[in-house]
Amino acid sequence: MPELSKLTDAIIDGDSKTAVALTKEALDAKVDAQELVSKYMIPAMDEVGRRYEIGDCFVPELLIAARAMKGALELIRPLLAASGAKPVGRVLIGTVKGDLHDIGKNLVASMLEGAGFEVIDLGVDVPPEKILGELKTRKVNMVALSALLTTTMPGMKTVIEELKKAGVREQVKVIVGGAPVTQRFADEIGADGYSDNANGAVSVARKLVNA
Ligand code: B1M
Repeated sequence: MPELSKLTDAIIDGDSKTAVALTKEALDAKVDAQELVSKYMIPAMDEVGRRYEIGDCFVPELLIAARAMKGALELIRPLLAASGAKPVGRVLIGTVKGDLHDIGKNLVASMLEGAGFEVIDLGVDVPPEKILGELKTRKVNMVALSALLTTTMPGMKTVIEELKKAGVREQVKVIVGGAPVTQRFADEIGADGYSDNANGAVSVARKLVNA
């Protein structure tokens, strides 16, 4: 069994090779995938964010830490997405326009898949037009939006307004999340659901489709 704090350190240091090797060892030793993510991987990104905020590291360090995190998550995603559940609905997910952060969004997507949702991942920097375009071509139960920047959060409100303008707001549920997003903000913009974490997003989504 690897010393799991070393996984946190490897991600903070942007040491992708070690992060991937330790994740593999941990999974082989039957450490719970969700526990690995929440106890050892997300705290690493929080620490990198903290260092960035106080000027102890810069964008390149954020990038290499994110690369290490993503490398390790590649091994974990299939486990989170593995589903025995019967299909419960189709979700469009994306990070809002102007925002390139996708690690949390990817986690939410995998966990929704694991809960039986069909997930269409629109990626990052998703403009409202792209969402509306998808809604025209296929039946979707829910739109899930992620934002990590205080400057891009208002993009969630724009999506909801555009759904209203296009006359399709009542056809879909909208759930929102991401570090700066709060329940209060979700209520203010008229979202149907909010969670501050990926597990919670799944519970909210299931409730909204009565699954
Ligand atoms: Co950026 N960044 N970043 N960054 N980055 C933050 C968000 C920041 C808080 C760092 C800091 O200052 N402490 C700060 C935002 C400050 C603010 O808005 N007030 C910041 C900044 C400023 C920036 C840039 C502007 C820096 C610059 O260029 N000067 C720039 C913006 C680029 C852009 O988007 N246009 C930028 C760039 C980047 C990188 C590209 C280098 C990289 C992202 C790489 C990638 O995602 N592929 C990056 C990173 C890695 C971070 C931090 C360090 C880590 C983010 C992360 O992946 N966390 C971040 C600091 C932090 O968050 N502590 C920071 C782990 C992830 C699992 O958590 O995404 O929160 P999170 O997801 C959680 C929950 O939020 C929730 O569930 C997830 C799992 O529990 N959740 C949902 C997420 N989406 C959800 C949706 C839901 C429900 C729940 O329903 C639909």
